[in-house]
Amino acid sequence: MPIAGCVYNLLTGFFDPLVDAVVTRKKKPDTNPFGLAAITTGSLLWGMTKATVGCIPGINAPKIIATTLLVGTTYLTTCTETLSPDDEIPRKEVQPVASFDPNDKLGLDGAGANKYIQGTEIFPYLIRFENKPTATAAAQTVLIIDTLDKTKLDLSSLQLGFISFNNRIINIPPGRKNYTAYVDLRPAQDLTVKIEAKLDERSGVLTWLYTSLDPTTRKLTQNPDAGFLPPNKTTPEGEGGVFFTIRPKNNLITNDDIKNRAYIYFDNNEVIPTPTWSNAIDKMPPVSQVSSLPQTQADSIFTVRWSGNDEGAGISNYSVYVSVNNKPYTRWLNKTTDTLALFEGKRDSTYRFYSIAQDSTGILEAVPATADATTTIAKVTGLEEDLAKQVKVYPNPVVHTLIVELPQPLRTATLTLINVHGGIVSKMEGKNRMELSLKVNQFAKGLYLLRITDGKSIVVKKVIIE
Ligand SMILES: [Ca+2]
Ligand SMILES: [Ca+2]
Repeated sequence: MPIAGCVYNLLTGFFDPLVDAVVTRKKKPDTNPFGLAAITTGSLLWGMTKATVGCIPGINAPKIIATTLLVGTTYLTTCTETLSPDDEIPRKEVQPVASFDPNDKLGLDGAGANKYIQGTEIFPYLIRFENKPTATAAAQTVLIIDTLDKTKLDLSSLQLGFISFNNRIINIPPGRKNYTAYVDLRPAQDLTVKIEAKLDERSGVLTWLYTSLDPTTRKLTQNPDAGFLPPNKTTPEGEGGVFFTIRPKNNLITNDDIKNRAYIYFDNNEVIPTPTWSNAIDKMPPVSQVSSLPQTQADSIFTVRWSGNDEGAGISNYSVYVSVNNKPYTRWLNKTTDTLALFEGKRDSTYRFYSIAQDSTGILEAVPATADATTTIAKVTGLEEDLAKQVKVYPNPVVHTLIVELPQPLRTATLTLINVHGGIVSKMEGKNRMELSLKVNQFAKGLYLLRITDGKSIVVKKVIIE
């Protein structure tokens, strides 16, 4: 599983060097090329989770590195390559967050406000807590309770990730659902911190309990001033976090929600609920089609339209494929958000089109068995072909005024300027005129079609207004 491997590599391989790099960087803030003077373990946790999330298809990991992680490009580049050698995997850009609320919960980012995902991803969850700077005492115990939705999450896939507090990180070997660690704080403090993480597989309740023990008695310290987590006066001394990954069940359907929230207890204080992190599932491919075209086209340039819809995250883009005279299809447009374009073909040729839509989670529509639309560009007479060569249109691209020079047979002709939507934006008649000028600066910039006809022959030119 490349995704699992990727997350695992980040957690085990990436974290320690990153800590070192950040510590080094803190000593030399002037060398920071991104203008972030203080990078703390707290923001590091955030950055790392984002990076982990960035390993999931749909998220732009390099963007995150550049803006929040600052270091470790090699790891994430490897990670990205492992995951997306195929350009069919979309990249969603995630905006890094500069600050965070203490006591919160972060999960997998997804498409749109509902954070749509395909439901095959590994879900990373990070819960962070803080003993507020205004607190009067160090916390002796912190209990985190996270009830996993057994109907939607596959408890057998749960893996505890790192546990942190102050500037200490406890890495947990992969595959663990239960873990107990002891961290000796001596000589700085006469305490041993016991951290017990466990999953109750029957109820789906996941808990982490941090306890400040007297190193001699191995019981809760009797010193009322002692505690493993001081008020967070100097970040990150009063911060902590716990991380885990889990997979959703595979029987989820489109628009199912997976919600998760944790509850944090500091000693005997009132419970602090975190915000709820929610993802929605999208398993439905989008549906799209190229709109039907007339059997024959008079012009060699014509507008092709397409449209579609998607249950779930919605359509992200379309690719449009074309076949000329029954030859194999080739891609005409790649991942466009447009729903129409001018197509330029050759006379006396038949064109077949179909579209492939992709939704915002990355699901692609299947290739249709038959073309969505077929059209043939009409043959022209030898006379028209000669005329087309004689018509001169300049300057092209044009900014202000287009000059059209007409050959003798077309000197009494109608000029029609047509936009990409197929709409007529300008029409003029010239009687016995060798040259016509057309002011175009009032029209929107873009690609246009200029049709010149005397009623018998048609000449078509492509014009770009800049
Ligand atoms: Ca969908
Ligand atoms: Ca289709």
